[in-house]
Amino acid sequence: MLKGKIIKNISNLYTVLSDNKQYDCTPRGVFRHQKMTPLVGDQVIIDEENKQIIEIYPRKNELSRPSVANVDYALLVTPLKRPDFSSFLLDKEIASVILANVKPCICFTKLDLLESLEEYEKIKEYYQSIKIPCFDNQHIKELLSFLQNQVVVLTGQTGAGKSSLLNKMNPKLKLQTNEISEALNRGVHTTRHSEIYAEQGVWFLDTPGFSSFDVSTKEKKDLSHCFAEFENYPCKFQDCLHKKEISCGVKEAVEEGKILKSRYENYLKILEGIESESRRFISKK
Ligand SMILES: Nc1nc2c(ncn2[C@@H]2O[C@H](COP(=O)(O)OP(=O)(O)O)[C@@H](O)[C@H]2O)c(=O)[nH]1
Ligand SMILES: [Mg+2]
Ligand SMILES: [Zn+2]
Repeated sequence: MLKGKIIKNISNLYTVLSDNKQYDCTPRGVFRHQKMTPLVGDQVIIDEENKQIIEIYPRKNELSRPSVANVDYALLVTPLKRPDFSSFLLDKEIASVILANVKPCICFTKLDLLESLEEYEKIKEYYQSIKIPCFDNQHIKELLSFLQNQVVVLTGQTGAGKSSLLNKMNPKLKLQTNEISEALNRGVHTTRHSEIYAEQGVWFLDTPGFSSFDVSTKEKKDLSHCFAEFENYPCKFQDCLHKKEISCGVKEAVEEGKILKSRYENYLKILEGIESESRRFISKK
C-alpha cells in the first residue's frame, strides 16, 4: 500500500505519483458501484502490486470543467490593457472561486502597455488589503515561490495572457499565444484527458483554454461572504443583502470610501444575476 496523488487521467487509467515514482493504476471496481470517479488531484491509496486505486481521501474541493480535485489556488490572470481591465470580471472570478472553495491569487498582465502605473498601484493595494495575494507577469519568481507545492488552475478571459505566462515559466512548452489557438485547444480537450504537471515546484493544470468559472446559483447570502471586506462592517439585519435595507454597515462603508465603490457595484450586479437566474428557475416549474 502506498499513498499518492493522481496526476494524470486518460479514460480509466490513472497515473499516481508516490514518493517521486509513477504508477499507472485503475480504480477498484467498488468505486463504480459507489458512483465515485477518481479525479486528477485526488489523494489516494494504491495497491502497487495489483496496480489499483483502493481508497480516495475526502476532497477539499472539486471542479467539473476542468475536471480536477483539491485545487489550492485559482490564478486569476488579469490584463490591465488589451483587453482593458474589468473590475467586474475580476470580482466575479474572485467570488466564483471562493464559492468553489478555492483560494484566489491575482496575476496582473500587460503592465507594459500602461502609460502610468498610478491607477494600477491603487487597484493592487486594495486587493492586497482584502488579503488577496497579487503578483504580475514581470515577477514570475515571486509568483512561483508563493505557489510552491500548490495545485493551481489558471483562469482569465481569452487574451488575458495565460498561455504567455505558462511559456514564460517554461519556454520549452511553446504554447501558442493567440485567440485562434485557444479555439483549437478546446477541440483537443474534448478528449477525456486531464493532467497536472509540476513547473518549478508548482502543480499546474494543463488546460490553457480554461476561461472562467460560473457563479452558480447559490444562496444569495453566500455571495456577500465572498466579498471579504464586507464582513468588517456589521449591519442591523443579520441576513442583510446590502441593497435597500436600513442601517446597512456595508452601504455606509461604501459611502465613507472604506469599501471600493466598484466592489460594491459589482457585488450588486452579481447578486442581480443570481436573483434573475433563480426567478427563471422558479418560473420554469
Ligand atoms: N504587451 C504585452 N502583451 C502580452 C502580455 N501577456 C500576453 N500578451 C499578448 O497578449 C496576447 C494574448 O496572450 P495569450 O497568452 O495567448 O492569452 P490567453 O488567451 O489568456 O492564453 C498575445 O498576443 C500575447 O503575446 C504582456 O504582459 N504584455
Ligand atoms: Mg491561451
Ligand atoms: Zn448590509
